[in-house]
Amino acid sequence: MGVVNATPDSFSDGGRYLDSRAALAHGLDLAAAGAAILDVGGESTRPGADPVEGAEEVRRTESVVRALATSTQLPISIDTAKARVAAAALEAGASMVNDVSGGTADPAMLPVVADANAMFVVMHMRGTPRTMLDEAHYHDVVAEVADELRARVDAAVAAGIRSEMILADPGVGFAKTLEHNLALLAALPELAARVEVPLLVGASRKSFLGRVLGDAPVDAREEATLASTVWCFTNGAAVVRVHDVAASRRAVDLLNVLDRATPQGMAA
Ligand code: PMM
Repeated sequence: MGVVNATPDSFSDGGRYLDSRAALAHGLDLAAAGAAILDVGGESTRPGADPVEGAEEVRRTESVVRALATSTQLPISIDTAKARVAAAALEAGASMVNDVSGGTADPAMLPVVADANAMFVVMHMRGTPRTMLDEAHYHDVVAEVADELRARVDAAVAAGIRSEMILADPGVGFAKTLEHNLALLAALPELAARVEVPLLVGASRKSFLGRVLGDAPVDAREEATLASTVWCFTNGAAVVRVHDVAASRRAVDLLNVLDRATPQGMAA
């Protein structure tokens, strides 16, 4: 899953039209680089980020979703916790909703996804991006995250979303310390077994990678991101959400070859 930012570029004064042109061009680049899904987001979920009003989030994302849906064959995902933003994107051609609140932020979200028969990503978080750093307290992070994800999957199914349409995501960096993130990544097979739906993981460029590398800045986290991609796929994740699709694609292509290789070398 490639990340397509539809947030205004603070380094450009091009305005909305150029911002959405840039998002479209970036999405097409990610498609050409081998993405399987494009995830369009119009609100930053970084710790402490200010919320964006729904109408503004629709304005940022809807035209990008429509343009990508008409110019690629790939499924388009909308990264939002707001039902009205999800509804507008589904109308514009998206077929997946990626909700960092796991369907808890907006009571209208689950019915919107169910009605559209869309795929749904339930991510684990506690609190909101503004408050989540204060909520990173667990006795047994793997068991608690698994139970909370399972509860969100059950709520989605109860609202009419078929379980085959659901992916669960432990929410790396969302109400988690470095140790929590590492514990969850170490326990991916156990998480998948407990949650009983395929896992999606978003570790790309996140600050815990920088911490592991001795406070590496974001532009020095690419190799660690690749290592996390390989780790996630060899430990049973179904999807990884990344910024640099080309690099992860090449790593995954090699993994697939190794998976099929025999003691004699290349499989037929
Ligand atoms: N991370 C971010 C945004 N959306 N969605 C899912 N499902 N999983 C994630 O880990 C996730 C997400 C924040 O990361 P970014 O600001 O680098 O996109």
